[in-house]
Amino acid sequence: MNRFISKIRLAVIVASMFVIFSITSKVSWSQTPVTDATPPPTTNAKAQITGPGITGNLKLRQDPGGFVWVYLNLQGDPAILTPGLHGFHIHQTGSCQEGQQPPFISAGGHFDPGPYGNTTPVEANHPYHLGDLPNAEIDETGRGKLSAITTRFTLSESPLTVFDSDGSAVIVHALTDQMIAGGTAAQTGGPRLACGVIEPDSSNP
Ligand SMILES: [Cu+2]
Repeated sequence: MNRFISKIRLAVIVASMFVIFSITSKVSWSQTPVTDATPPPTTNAKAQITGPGITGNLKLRQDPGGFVWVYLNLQGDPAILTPGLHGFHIHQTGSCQEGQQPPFISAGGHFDPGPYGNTTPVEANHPYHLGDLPNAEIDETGRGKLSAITTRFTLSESPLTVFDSDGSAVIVHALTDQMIAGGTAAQTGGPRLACGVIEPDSSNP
């Protein structure tokens, strides 16, 4: 009798192990391999920046984690692009019309999509706009760089993409962005010195 019960116990244990094996093997097979993930259509972007006495270029790269890497190079006449910190932001419209008063007003306010976004006046939501970035630091020769990493906007399709229906631009300002909440236009960078329309970088997809 005891031997019969032992055989039943063994059968139950073996059956249980088979069920557990079946479940775990199904789970492992049902996972999607990472290599099947579709990459975002646009992961690299650029902008040629120009203004009176100033040139520069911007490179943007979105990594698979959604972080956007920002690389800015600027050079200009140090009498115009003065040594020190200059406000630098993404603005809401991909337009850099020359000869406007005030200059480059076609780029609109700071990029700030979303239900609580506010681009005009520029001071509202600042420095919490999605297009707000650190200042660019310019040296005595009128050259400068900025490197930053942000998740405030995307290059890929999303509610926060810079490639929305009217595109986006970057603006180099005459003054330092003091990052003051509710600050005046002068405290957020003041006059616009140079502008660049952001476009997909197809040479570096
Ligand atoms: Cu700006």
